[in-house]
Amino acid sequence: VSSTVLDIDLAPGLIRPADARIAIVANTFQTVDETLAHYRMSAADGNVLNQNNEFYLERYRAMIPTIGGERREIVDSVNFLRSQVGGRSLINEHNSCSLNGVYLYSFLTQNGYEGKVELIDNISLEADRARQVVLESDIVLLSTTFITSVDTIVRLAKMIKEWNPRAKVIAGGAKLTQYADDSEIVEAARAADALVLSPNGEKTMLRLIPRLMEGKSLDGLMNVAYHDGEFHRSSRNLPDGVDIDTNFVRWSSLPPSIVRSSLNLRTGRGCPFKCKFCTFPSYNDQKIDLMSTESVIAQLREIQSMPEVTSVRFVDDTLFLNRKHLISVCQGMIDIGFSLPWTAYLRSTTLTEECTRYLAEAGCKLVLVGIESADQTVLDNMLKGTKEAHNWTAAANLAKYGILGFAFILTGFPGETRASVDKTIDFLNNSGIQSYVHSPLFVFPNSPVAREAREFGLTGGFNDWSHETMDCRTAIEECSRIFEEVTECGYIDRGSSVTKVLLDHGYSVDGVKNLAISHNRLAKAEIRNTPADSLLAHFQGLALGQNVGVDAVGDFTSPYARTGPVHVNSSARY
Ligand code: B12
Ligand code: SF4
Repeated sequence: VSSTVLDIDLAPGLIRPADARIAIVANTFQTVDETLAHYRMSAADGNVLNQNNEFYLERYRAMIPTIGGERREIVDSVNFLRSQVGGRSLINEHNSCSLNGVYLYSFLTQNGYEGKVELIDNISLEADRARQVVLESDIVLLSTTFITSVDTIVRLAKMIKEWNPRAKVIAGGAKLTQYADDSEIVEAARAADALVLSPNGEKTMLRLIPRLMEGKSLDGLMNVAYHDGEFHRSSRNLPDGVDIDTNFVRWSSLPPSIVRSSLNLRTGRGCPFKCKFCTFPSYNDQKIDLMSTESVIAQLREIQSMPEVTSVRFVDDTLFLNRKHLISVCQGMIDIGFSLPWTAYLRSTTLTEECTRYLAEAGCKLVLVGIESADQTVLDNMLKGTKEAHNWTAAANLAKYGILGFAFILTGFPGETRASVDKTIDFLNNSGIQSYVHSPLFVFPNSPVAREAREFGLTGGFNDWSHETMDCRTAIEECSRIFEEVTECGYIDRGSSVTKVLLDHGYSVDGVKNLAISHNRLAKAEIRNTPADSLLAHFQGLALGQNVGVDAVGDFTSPYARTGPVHVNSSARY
């Protein structure tokens, strides 16, 4: 172990690069079956899990209206109506590459692999190119940032090896630190050549590549698991990351294929909060690693000089942890005259009048807030660390300063009742918040609420839980009721990415809200079986009136199909 410690402690620049061509796979579509496989492991009764899942999908399907014979999410609806009239400017949902892949690409390029790395942003969307790239690669890095199921890792690793039996597959990223059962790691290790088991993993990755290339043993490397007929795991979660301030993405050195019109940026790692429903705290040591304001501003300055970039999305779970940090970064943006619109995830406690004014002045156009509930008992039970008043003040401030507010709502946490949901409905209708998405509570294995089930009086698991004040089916029904009764705020399915895409394609803050409300009215008319012709005409006006998309696409997708049995992006449902 001691020699391994020395290995890990080496600066990345001192780890000798191999002569290897590397492909990075950043994302994929995950099927419903794959997604549920993970939760099935802890389900008391697989049939109940299936039945509740059907019930859930059926309720959520009803929130998407049928247009032109198919249920269409908002982007799909707009694109369909535009294409009906021969409109050429369609909305492109894929106008940015995920940061996990871009980061790894830039990191490897800076550490001896320049000219030898290719990025596959989404292996399902670009299968033909992916196959060619994999065929020409020695090493394939499979990022599990957005993969929540080991079945998906196994499927991809097998597919990569079918494409190129010579390729060595290294998997790393979030799923390999967020698993519920050791058997998952054993399965993943069987399919890949090596797994990196840590939240960062950069140094381990640099050590692994030459060893795999030279066919050497992986013994003595930290944070690694592999299966050579027998399962081996050295350790996990030992520090093997690199300095955040010297290893940020070098944006202007990226090839044009990676620089799309919107860029994802991060300014820190980790989250200091402990919301009881969230898996993130269980797997992170809650240490915060913040980038200096200078490094953030240096990146923004570089991005600002790139004409092809038209917006920036901060991916940090909580962009600014406190007032001082927010003001220092926003002031830095104001000082360099940063002129691109940007979006961020923030907590309502940070959205005071002063801070919201700074955000607006620095060019922020959308804030996504974990409101979760408008009821204090529920917020306290979740350990959300916010007060009812914070949420109302945040919504009012965002509206006042012309920033689109998007609320994440969670129904069914212990303490939730019909009366507390009524308060959430009142909040969505009357606080000034413009858009939202709701989800019933899913009890994720290893989330604090799952670990503390007894204290919460919680029985059952993922989607078949029940506690003193609600059960999962009722929580799903309450989501339907929220959809039905909220009229002043737009429900946007998959809103945490779709709101950004709509803004990027020319919709104003009010435009997004109105489009969403109009889309919701169509679905409500369908649920009630009432005439929808004038509603459709209204929605069509909003869809066609905004023909200013920056990325015309030749084709449009039907992302809604992901709620079907084997279709795209289903993981985004759970
Ligand atoms: C931004 C974000 C989103 C955005 C993504 C926008 C985009 N396309 O870029 C949106 C809102 C769309 C989203 C959606 C979802 N997300 Co999300 N998201 C995040 C978030 C906040 C940041 C991810 C990111 O870009 N990080 C920046 C990169 C640079 O860091 P990183 O990915 O952590 O990678 C580091 C290491 O892991 C390592 N690494 C990564 N891959 C590899 C591979 C190898 C081989 C090695 C060696 C190292 C390595 O390199 C980095 C070094 O610091 C994370 C939480 C977090 N703070 O990490 C959740 C997170 C990734 N999301 C999560 C989930 C569950 C989802 C959804 C399934 C949620 C849902 N129900 O809708 C969907 C899936 C969407 C999909 N399939 O595309 C989970 C994933 C857990 C898991 N994998 O088991 C996370 C971790 C949050 C959590 N609860 O813990 N998400
Ligand atoms: S919900 Fe957000 S703020 Fe709460 S612990 Fe999870 S990532 Fe952190």
